[in-house]
Amino acid sequence: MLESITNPLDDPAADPFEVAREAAAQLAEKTGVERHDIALTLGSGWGKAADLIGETVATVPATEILGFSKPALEGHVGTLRSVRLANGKHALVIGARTHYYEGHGVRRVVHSVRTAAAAGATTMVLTNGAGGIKEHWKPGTPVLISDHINLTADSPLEGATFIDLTDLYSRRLRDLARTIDPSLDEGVYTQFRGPHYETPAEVQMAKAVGGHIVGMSTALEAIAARQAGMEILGMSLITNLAAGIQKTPLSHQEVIDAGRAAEPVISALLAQIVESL
Ligand code: 8IG
Repeated sequence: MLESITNPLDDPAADPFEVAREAAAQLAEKTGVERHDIALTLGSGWGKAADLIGETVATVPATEILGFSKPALEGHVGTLRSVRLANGKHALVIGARTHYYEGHGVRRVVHSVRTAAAAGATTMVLTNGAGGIKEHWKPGTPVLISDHINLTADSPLEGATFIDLTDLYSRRLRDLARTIDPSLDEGVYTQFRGPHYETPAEVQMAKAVGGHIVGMSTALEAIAARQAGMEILGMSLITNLAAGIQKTPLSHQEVIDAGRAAEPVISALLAQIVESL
């Protein structure tokens, strides 16, 4: 309760971009890194990439930075890491995602993206664990996000802010990722509110309207990243086939196990992609 009172993003009169600028200034001070070039949000299954992309310069608990929320999972410490890549660029690794289903509002969901942009990042890499609708995607398959369908009925944009979302997930970056792994498939990410998984009927609806991946993050973050002028690379780790596509009920444990099993491979892949950005 106290936390929600003290988060400036919960004040409707606050300017979320001003909060992000202040957060970026705090980040620069705590990491000693004035400017970050790229940012990565690492979702389930992707965390090990942080260790592979370069040398960690500083790790900051997200709660020490203005506007960030306490992690939803008890005992889980959300961190912001500054990593120096071999090519001298600085990456901000966001290990503290606020999900829409936490109910804190969309400003808090996209605060990390806005902070990364305010810190100088011009490339935003958004990763997640998700359900697959294409039957030939076995659990553990990484796929590129080619576009999205936002079923949250919400937006990080406020007021009459009309922003084009054509080629939201950069074709250039998708092509670049495929120079590292030509076998990478791609699909349309469908963001549901969660936190429940879909019913089989909802999965069929997503399929009918052109979705290939189902998840609970990323789309709202991508919109905010586009608003900030960033180039976006989106990748999903398929940890399970979506409800009804797979014949057995979805289990959170299964999802975690699939993510863990795939983690070394996909993290190495992502590190190679980041190196080439
Ligand atoms: I991991 O099947 C993961 N996240 N909405 N549906 C949705 N989110 C997910 C799923 C899934 N698997």
